[in-house]
Formats: sequence, structure tokens, C-alpha cells
Amino acid sequence: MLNEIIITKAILDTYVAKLKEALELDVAIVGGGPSGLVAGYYLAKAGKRVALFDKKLSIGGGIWGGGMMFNEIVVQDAALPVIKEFGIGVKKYEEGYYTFGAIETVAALIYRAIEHGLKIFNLITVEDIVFKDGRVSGLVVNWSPTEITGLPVDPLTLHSHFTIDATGHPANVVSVLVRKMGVKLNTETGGIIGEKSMDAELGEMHTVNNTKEVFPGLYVSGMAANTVYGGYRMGPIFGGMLLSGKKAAEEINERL
Ligand code: 48F
Repeated sequence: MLNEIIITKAILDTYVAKLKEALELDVAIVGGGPSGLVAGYYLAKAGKRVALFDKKLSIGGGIWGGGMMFNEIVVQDAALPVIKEFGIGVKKYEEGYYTFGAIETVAALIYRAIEHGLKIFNLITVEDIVFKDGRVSGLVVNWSPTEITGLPVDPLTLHSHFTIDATGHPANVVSVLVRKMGVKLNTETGGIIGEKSMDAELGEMHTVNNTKEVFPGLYVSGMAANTVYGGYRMGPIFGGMLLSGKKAAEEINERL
């Protein structure tokens, strides 16, 4: 006879154990879009203590909707090795352009990352950072429904040696750092420069070039990197996002 209390305890005990393991991390990733998932995959594969937090129920960020809800994405030559690493089937459209089912891509990124040891927490919003010794040293987290309903509930905290802001267009982690601490960023202006309009070629290049440590302890990847450093947007071509996640992971990995 199935016992509801055992089912409930199984969920609570397993989840709490997973969360406790994520309280002291090598790397905390905020945002489960393409760049965050790829960064998490490579860091987990390298044996680092890494966890990813996303405020949504379904992680995957901007992949699901492809371009204007046509759920296919495009990837260029440069990122094919990353796509192959995840075992996603390649469909050539024409020379230099490949299409991938958005849903297949999200599923593969998530599955492979978890398989290599990435801990993923959905429905958790990162609302603030831990700032110690002049660097970003962790995250302040709360259940997403708390943020949505505006309930006055205090958050919980975790420590991380490095953090990656992979929150896409709004660059939410860098924004909170600037708003609350008034610090000078490692950008031309010292502030968040803001994303530029569409140029797929430049946008893809900028996404990778702008992936770097923007403040001690805090990296930016994906579209957040372009928002912070003033890169162009590129729309539903995703090679730059994948390569950005890989670059963030490699740079952090070298420093740990
Ligand atoms: O936007 P998103 O997919 O990030 P990305 O890796 O990729 C960008 C592309 O999808 C697309 C594009 C390509 O042409 O331009 O936009 O840069 O995913 C960002 C994730 O961050 C989560 C959000 O729910 C989304 O899944 N997120 C944002 N703010 C927070 C957050 C927060 N404060 N706490 C937790 N998660």
C-alpha cells in the first residue's frame, strides 16, 4: 500500500539534501538559458561544485520559443562542436547554417548538464548578492512566488567563489550589484552600457568577446554580457550563446 507520508518525506529529504549541498559552491549560475546551461555543463564536467538557479518553472530561457514562437533555432559553424558535445542531431539548412529543434535543444542541454553533476533549481529567484571583501561572494535567493506575490518573506543565502550572471537581456545580477553597491564595473563607462539593436554577425561576436569578469567574483555570459558591455542583439541564432557559456566555464575553471 503506497504511503503518502513516505512520498512527502522522500521529496522533502531529497530536495533539502540537494539544496544544502549547494550552499557552498565553486560557481553559482543565475539563469538557465543556453549560456548558463552550457557553462554549468562544462563546470560540472570539470568536477566543480556548481549549481544553477532559474526563477521560471521551466528552465531553458529564450530557447523554447525559437524565433517568434517558431520553435526552431539556428546555429552557425563555429558552435557545431558544442552542439555535437551535447549529442544533438545536426540538420544542415545551407552552407554555414544549421537548424535545431528548440525543444530538443533545451532537453539535451538540461539532461547532459545534470548527467555531469550540475544541480539545477527552478522556481528560485535570485534577488540579491552577497558582497564581502570587495567582491561578489554569493547569492540571496527566494521562492519565485514570493517575488510574484510581493509577500514580505525573508530570503536565504548561499556562498560561491564565482557567480555567473546568465540572466539574459536584463542582466539582473549586475543590475542589483550596481543599484545597491554603486560599484564601478569593468566596462568602458564603469556602468551598464546597454544592449544595442540587431546585427546578427556583430551580436554573435560581441556575445563571446563580452563574456568576462565584470566585477571581482562576477562573470557575465550570453545576452547579459551584451547588455552590460553594449553589444548588439542577434535574435534566434544561438551559436554565440553556447560559445559564451563555454568560455565563461573555461575562464572560471582555470582560476579555481
Ligand atoms: O534569456 P536567456 O535565454 O539567457 P541567455 O543564455 O540566452 C539568450 C537567448 O535565449 C536569447 C537571445 C539569443 O538570440 O537573445 O534571448 O543569455 O535565459 C535567462 C534565464 O535567466 C532567468 C530567466 O528565467 C531565464 O530562464 N532569470 C532571469 N533573472 C533571474 C533569473 C533571476 N533574478 N533569478 C533567477 N533566474
